[in-house]
Amino acid sequence: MLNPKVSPIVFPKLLLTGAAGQLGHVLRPRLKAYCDVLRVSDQLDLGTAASGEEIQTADLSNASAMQSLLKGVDAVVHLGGISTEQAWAPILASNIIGMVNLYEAARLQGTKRIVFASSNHVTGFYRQDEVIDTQMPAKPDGFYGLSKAFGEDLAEMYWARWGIETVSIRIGSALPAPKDRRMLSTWISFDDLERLVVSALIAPIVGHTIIFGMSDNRTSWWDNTHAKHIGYRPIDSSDIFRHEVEARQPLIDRHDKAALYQGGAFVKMASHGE
Ligand code: NAI
Ligand code: 15L
Repeated sequence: MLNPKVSPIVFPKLLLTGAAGQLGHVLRPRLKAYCDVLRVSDQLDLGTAASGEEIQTADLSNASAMQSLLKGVDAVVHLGGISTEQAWAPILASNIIGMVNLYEAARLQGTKRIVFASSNHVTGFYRQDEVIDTQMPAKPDGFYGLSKAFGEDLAEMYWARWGIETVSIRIGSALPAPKDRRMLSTWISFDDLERLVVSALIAPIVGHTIIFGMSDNRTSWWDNTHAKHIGYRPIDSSDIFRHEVEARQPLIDRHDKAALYQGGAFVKMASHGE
């Protein structure tokens, strides 16, 4: 629980997709504090249900399974999907068709808010010497970033047409600790990620808001001015890891695209159609 002054239970039924993934493992036990029932879903095995949990396996690309998954759900934390640069076919199935299925199910089942795990790779082709805000045009660094840009546009359309609210969180690097110099700027701690997701769930009015998911890092390329109404206040900072990371990676090659662009190594990963 983040703020004991706020009643932790805010949703009768919350859905967490992608619950078998890395961040799903992090958020699954934490989100239980903010709902009466946490419905957890993935295409993979989710083990046994903890107290107050419901398990419902579903493939995002299966429209009828998604209609059933969204039944009775008040809000969704949508982590499910392909999370790295891969061939187009799986990205199309999980991140494009899957997103349409999720939002169509939300529309027909009456779900009012979605927190969408977008990615910094929507803007991966901005340079590391540029500070960007959330109203600047997308510059995806591959099929994966492109699919997340589609997800954000889809969320915008469902807000405009159907009044479904979304906070699209362009997550930076959510790991126990930054692995390299780039992540000193992109890192978000698990505690800050929880703070951000909960802020996105409970902010009174969000429409469709885009926010970068980062901790209070000393170096940053991202300006969240246009998302102040979400009320996200990061507490952690990558600075406690700075010395160790810089010692481990003393030099960067300024001609390496991975050092030049915000998307890091993603900007040069193979992005073949199949
Ligand atoms: P992950 O790859 O560990 O987990 C994603 C989960 O989605 C997996 O359990 C997978 O089985 C599930 N999934 C994929 N396709 C599916 C389908 N068709 N039907 C049902 N389930 C499906 O990813 P991770 O690291 O946990 O990330 C969670 C979300 O956050 C992803 O959407 C990712 O793009 C986004 N994100 C994560 C970042 C990070 O630092 N971990 C950074 C930026 C964005
Ligand atoms: C992402 O979108 C990926 O899901 C994650 O695996 C990290 O690589 C992260 O971006 C990043 O940019 O560090």
